[in-house]
Amino acid sequence: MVIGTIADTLTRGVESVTGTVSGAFAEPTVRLGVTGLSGAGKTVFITALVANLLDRGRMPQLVAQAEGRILSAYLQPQPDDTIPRFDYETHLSQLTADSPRWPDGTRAVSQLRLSLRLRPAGLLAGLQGPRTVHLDIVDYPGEWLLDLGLMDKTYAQWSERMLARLPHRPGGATVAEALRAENAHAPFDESRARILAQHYTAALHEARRAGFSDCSPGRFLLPGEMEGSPALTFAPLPPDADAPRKSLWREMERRFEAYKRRIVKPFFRDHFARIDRQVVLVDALGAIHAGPQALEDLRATMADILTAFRPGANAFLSQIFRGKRVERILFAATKADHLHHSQHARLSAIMEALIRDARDRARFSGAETQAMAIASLRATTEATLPHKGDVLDVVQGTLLEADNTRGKQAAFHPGALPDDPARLLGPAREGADAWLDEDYAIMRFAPARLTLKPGEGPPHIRLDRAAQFLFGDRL
Ligand SMILES: Nc1nc2c(ncn2[C@@H]2O[C@H](COP(=O)(O)OP(=O)(O)OP(=O)(O)O)[C@@H](O)[C@H]2O)c(=O)[nH]1
Ligand SMILES: [Mg+2]
Repeated sequence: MVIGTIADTLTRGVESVTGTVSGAFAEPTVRLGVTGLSGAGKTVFITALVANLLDRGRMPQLVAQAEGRILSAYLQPQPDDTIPRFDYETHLSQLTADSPRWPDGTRAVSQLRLSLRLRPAGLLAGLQGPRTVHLDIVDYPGEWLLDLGLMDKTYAQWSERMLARLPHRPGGATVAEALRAENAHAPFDESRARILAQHYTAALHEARRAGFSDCSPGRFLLPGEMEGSPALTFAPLPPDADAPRKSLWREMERRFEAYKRRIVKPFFRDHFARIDRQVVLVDALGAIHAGPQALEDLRATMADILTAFRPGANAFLSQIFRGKRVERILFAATKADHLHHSQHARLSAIMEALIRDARDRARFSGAETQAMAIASLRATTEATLPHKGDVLDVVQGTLLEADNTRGKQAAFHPGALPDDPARLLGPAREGADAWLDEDYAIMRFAPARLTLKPGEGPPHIRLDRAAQFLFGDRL
């Protein structure tokens, strides 16, 4: 363990030394991390951002663009040999096809390099030729950040926490009961371990579907090429200090440690610790729709995720960051096109409130943060319709729902969000089962069919502001 740590620190040390040497001559690079829980909108965000940086007609709030300093933008080959390239072309062609569709879920980390040729600003403008800034965009699942919480926990501590949470989730009670009843002193048996892991993973999936966010270990939900390996075949068992060697409990404990060492640690070291700017996408509307318990779970999960951005709070992180830090973090509530714009400010206020706790506890060690409501790809248009003698602000779009409604146009009023976020977060924290004031419905719209003018990217809401906050200062 200690040897592993020293070696890791050494290689990183060498890396960062060579990094600065070549860095003096190399063109500046901004590494932008894009994360969020499954379905938060990462793939759509990256696709729409890149499309709108290549064709910048809809990016007036990006200052370098407004000043006419972006001479060109182009995609480059991926600089990291071991990270898959973000499949921009496929995603864009699906989103902008004749019958447009949303991208499939993503299973792993991917990355894309976009380079911008810029005319320098300010005093040097007349003296220098154009310069290039590379934007390396990295897409990784937010679930993987949750695994950071495992690094400072023992198997016994993690088990206790998960067994306490499981019974409050759909389908979790029986699994928790079965795990508690398991004879953990029995000699280890692979097929038994597999069954327990399968039941536990099924419970995580069910919790995830019901809108619960803390579903660790994160890789159980998105195993990728690790599926079926021992490091992914364990489950929580009640703490048991007397478990003998070679028992089920001891082997589960060993696998939990292997998961930390072989999966969690390399991700943080190789991907996370290199990020300069970060956007955390949050499907806050989805959680509000799922009900108070899902919203409370999202809040708690956000607090957990955010510890990853406070290296000081975690010994393991301080070690891999070694003084480097994420400089800016944007918390973006996605899919704001489900709401009429009159409600967007309320959605950002809710987003702000969701992360306030975590933010107050520590100031993200100096990182600048902002909360915003955005839509990466606008799928709706707004209208005001007469309704029971009054008028109602609605959004209209093409339905994605069941096959029989597919393709139909619908107007939709999702329920008015409260002015004060506490009206939602309060009941959520107190464990309410349902919202009292409103029924926050949500509809799934298909992406709208687009006809773009030359030089124009796909329609969005505040994607240019998001871009300005995230990397505008470096252009
Ligand atoms: N209306 C609307 N829906 C969106 C928008 N962005 C994402 N969505 C919806 O959210 C779903 C998930 O978006 P993705 O970009 O695939 O989410 P992801 O975070 O990449 O999800 P995983 O890859 O599964 O982790 C999409 O299929 C759309 O239904 C948006 O800007 N507007
Ligand atoms: Mg994705």
